This record gives sequence, C-alpha cells and structure tokens, in this order.
Amino acid sequence: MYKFHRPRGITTIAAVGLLAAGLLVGCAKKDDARATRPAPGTKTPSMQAAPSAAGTASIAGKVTFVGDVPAASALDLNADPVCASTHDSPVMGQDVVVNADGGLMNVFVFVQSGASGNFSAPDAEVVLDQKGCVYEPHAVGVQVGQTLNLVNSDNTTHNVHALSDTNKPFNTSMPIPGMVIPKTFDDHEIFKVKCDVHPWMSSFIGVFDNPYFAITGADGSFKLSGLPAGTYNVVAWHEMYGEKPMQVTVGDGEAGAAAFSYGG
Ligand SMILES: [Cu+2]
Repeated sequence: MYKFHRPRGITTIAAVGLLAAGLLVGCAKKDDARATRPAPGTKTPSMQAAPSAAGTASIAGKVTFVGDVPAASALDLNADPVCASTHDSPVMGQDVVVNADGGLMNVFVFVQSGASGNFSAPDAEVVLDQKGCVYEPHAVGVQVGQTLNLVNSDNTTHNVHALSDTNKPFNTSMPIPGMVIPKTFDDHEIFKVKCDVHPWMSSFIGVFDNPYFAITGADGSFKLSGLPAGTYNVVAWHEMYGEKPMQVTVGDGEAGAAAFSYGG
C-alpha cells in the first residue's frame, strides 16, 4: 500500500569526499517467541538512528511544512471509558504535527538506494506501545529482521491491524495489559497499523533494508549517520503528503545536508 517508489526527480546537494571505507557491523537476527515486557533500556525511538556502522559520514537536515498548517483536531476517546479516563487533557491527532518553526514531525527519512553491504538486523529491539489508547510512537522504524515489540500498556483490549502489502498483513488481538508480541518483517515497506476497536488509533511502521533511516522529531530534524562515502538517494516520506526524493553525495567524515519541504 505504501510501497516505496523510485525517485522521479533528482536534486543534488553535494559534497565531495576524502578517503577510507566503511564496513558495516551487524548482529545476528533475533527470533520471535517472547511474551514479556522488554527490558528497561529497550530502544523506544522517535528519533532513531546511530546504526552500528563504521562509516564516518552523515546526512542531516530538517523537514519543514510551508504554508497554512491544517488545524489539529482532538481525538474523541469517549467510545471506550478506559481510554478517556487515562487522559486529563485533549489528545491531539498525530497525522500532521508542525512546530512553531515549521518543523514537520513523524517523517521517515531514509536511504532508498545507494547503500551497499550486508545489513544484518541489529540486536536492539524497538517498541510500538499502545498507551492511553494512542500508539507511541506514531511512527516507528525497524530494519528488515529487527524485532519490533508490540506492547499493550492499557487495561483494555487493542488489536494491531497491519495494512502491509509486501510484508504479510496481520491482525493481532492484544487483550491483556502488559502483553508483548514481537514481530519481524521481511521486506522494506512503510505501512499503516490501526486498531479496529478504537478507530482513532493509527501508527506507521517503516521497515528498511539498511540502517540509514530516521524519523523526524518535534522540530522536524533528522540525521542519518554512520554512512560510508557515497551518493545516496534519500527519501522523505510522510503519511499525508507522500514522498520526496533527493540525491546526496557525502565523503568520509563529511556532514551532508538535506532539506525537505511539504505544503506551500
Ligand atoms: Cu485499541
């Protein structure tokens, strides 16, 4: 449904490089079959990054929204009293989140092509929590084969309904508070997950075939680090506004820049 597309237009932000080569160090893939809460310290990223790579280049920048920002609307959680009771203040939708400086949150930014190597899945596990009847985080990224733990932190039933395409779709009920269901994915894809019990709940899972991806934080910023020198097709992808490609060249040790904008 949200399968990546090849870049249509290419812009160049360039930088030239020096020397040295990057060697990626990966860790063994973990298998499913656990039903306990992840250990403290388990990665719960909204800004993800820092792959265990030996490359010394990086690409960083900001995703901005230009123009009139759609008004945020409060979610109506009253269909389930358990959900409503967990919040003291209105819960706003997360589909378009723009800060005062125009930073657009929850944008996946990733190397679509140009990275080469055998990118084993990292050991670090990632969490997609259901807390207060909202997915936390709203956008989450993993590598192919990396464990994503679906967690229900609520005293109510959720189901995680994945609307994936190239990865096998699933619809998993999570009726028990504290329940954890580990998932891994076989193919690179960004897809939506929703809860059929609570129709306001949605999140997006990005599965990437290399470690060079990030999700913009509240200020719209992102950073892809650990890159070997090279030319990369970098794509920004937002659930409402689609994707924007850009070609970026970085040399070893260099900090490349990339800026994306939506709206306007
Ligand atoms: Cu739910």
